Amino acid sequence: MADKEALKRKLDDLEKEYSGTKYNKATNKHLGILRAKISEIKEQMDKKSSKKGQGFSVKKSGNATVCMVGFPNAGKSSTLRALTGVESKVASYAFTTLDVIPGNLDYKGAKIQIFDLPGIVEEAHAGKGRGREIISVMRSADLVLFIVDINDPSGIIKLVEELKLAKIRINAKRPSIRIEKKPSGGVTVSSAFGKVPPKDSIIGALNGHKIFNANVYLNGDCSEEEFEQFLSGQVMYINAVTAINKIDQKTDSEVKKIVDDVVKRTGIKTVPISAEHFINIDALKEAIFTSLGLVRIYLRPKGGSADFEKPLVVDEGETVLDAAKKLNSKTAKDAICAYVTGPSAKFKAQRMGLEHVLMDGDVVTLVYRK
Ligand SMILES: Nc1nc2c(ncn2[C@@H]2O[C@H](COP(=O)(O)OP(=O)(O)OP(=O)(O)O)[C@@H](O)[C@H]2O)c(=O)[nH]1
Ligand SMILES: [Mg+2]
Repeated sequence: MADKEALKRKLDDLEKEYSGTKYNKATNKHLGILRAKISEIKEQMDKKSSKKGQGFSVKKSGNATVCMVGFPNAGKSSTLRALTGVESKVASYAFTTLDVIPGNLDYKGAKIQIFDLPGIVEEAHAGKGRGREIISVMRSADLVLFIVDINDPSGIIKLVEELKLAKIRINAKRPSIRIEKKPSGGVTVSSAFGKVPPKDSIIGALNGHKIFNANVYLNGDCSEEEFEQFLSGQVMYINAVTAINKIDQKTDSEVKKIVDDVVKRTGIKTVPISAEHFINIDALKEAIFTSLGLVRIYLRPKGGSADFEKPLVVDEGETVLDAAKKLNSKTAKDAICAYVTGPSAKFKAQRMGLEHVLMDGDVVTLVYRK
């Protein structure tokens, strides 16, 4: 691989060419190729500048994993303590936490694992601080919980931008793209609806990735940037909740103004809290729970009654078969159907097939082959 200086020069040249090329019908394809080259070089540079760290060893447990992300000193460790009771060292200087500290939140019958991480710094995507490791933990999480200091509310904008550079898209809809490679015949593009890049630009991007023959299917909006990210791979989509911390340091009206502004700028569900003074912690728990989209079902043994204390937690969109697998992976193959009472059923004890999608609050009796 070329050395770092050479890569940087190449990137500068490409970016100059890209910004100097007028966007029109004749240049669409060329711009697509340039975008592909630029992302390839950026990837190589990121790999070079990241030290080979050991990585955090994190063990996932429970029904879902939440990862706290924020700049140093924002109050991540204090929030972990408020949510879970776990003591992660709290101090008034940056980088107090240097490892991943897990805590468990039991809420409405769901076991939610929360990770406290070291503060993220700008340029984390390029491996600054322990950026690369933090980002790799995030990639395995079901939800990101941003912790923002109310004294620096624009921090959230920087965080979202930083993650975008690390190919993590927050609260964004995954574009629907399917590419069918073929041996010959050039490129065809079909798009059912939505705003999509011009065909030439798609061809250019594909050519930049050495794809010359393919059928491309797009459904709904997709920008040129998203198409390029899809081709260069590893883009991850994850939902987030923001906690604005230290509200005890501001007046109510100041807090309201800041929260409104953050919601307007990010579109992320935002909860004002004080981790130190336990203000609004229940509201934060509720926001985390609803954003995870967990579905609680209550199992009723045949002829018995349901245990409403201990739900079986499945993910949104999961079926009777998924529930049977979660309950017992060995016996799931013998499951035939289920009798369901609750939000996903039209009437009591409705017989449902294995592919039936369950909803929060369903009471389910699984039926097995004898
Ligand atoms: N006034 C006020 N101070 C807080 C609050 N939450 C945290 N702090 C203070 O902010 C400082 C940083 O808190 P931590 O919880 O250690 O922050 P952190 O984000 O874990 O910091 P690093 O691990 O260094 O990245 C400490 O001095 C806390 O006492 C709060 O709700 N109100
Ligand atoms: Mg900390």
